[in-house]
Amino acid sequence: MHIDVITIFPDFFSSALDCSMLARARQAEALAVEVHDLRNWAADKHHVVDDYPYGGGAGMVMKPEPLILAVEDLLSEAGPDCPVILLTPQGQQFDQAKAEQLAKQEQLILICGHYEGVDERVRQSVVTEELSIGDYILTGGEPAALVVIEAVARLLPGVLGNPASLESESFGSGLLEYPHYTRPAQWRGMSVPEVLLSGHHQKIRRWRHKEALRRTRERRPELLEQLELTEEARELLAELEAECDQD
Ligand code: 4G0
Repeated sequence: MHIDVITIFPDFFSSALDCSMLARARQAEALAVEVHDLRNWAADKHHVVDDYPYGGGAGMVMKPEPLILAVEDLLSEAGPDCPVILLTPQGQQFDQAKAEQLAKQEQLILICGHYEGVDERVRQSVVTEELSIGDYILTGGEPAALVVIEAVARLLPGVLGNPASLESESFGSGLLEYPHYTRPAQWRGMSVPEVLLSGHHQKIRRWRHKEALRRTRERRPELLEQLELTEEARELLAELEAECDQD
């Protein structure tokens, strides 16, 4: 996959792209990220990319010309239906399903906004979708773009060693993760649940499934509503209900 990022802070991406999974994905040529400085497309000698809002008010707005010219240049080298994504608090909420959808694309163009927002004509003319990573405001879209790049890159073929871990993890199954333990078996009076030391694979699998259901029910009950429950899941939920009735 090829990802183009348009930003006024290209340095923001350097260490993240050179670390860990993203560095490996790029090394393996599963992923190429090109970070473009928006000021390269600014027409004036001071490379201005923002201006005062028509109608007045506080703050600045990103000018349309540099952003639109930048996207048009990048699109001339991309397929005609390359998604052009603006990261904005007003976008559709980014989630695992969206990451899976984007991971199927050959190329993405990500636009990082700044100031109080982006001239509306950028949306009208070049943006194909607007995404938000959550209900909070950042000074720029750069951290949001990194979140999207991370979530998408780890889904690309050949990036994670063991693709089986993708299905078992949270949201793959639609449930939150069960609790994990490693050595030592005892630490400051806290012990690892007996069943995990038993070597009883069927019991372990059922315990993990139950604990995943417990956590989901406690922390994210709305996720359970969206699931088609298996026979076993319904049994385990009934056990959890019974436990709660005792308390
Ligand atoms: C465009 C994304 C970009 C418009 C970007 C702000 C949060 C997110 C930006 C604005 C961002 C997110 C209208 C404030 C840059 N903040 N939650 N800031 N406005 O994904």
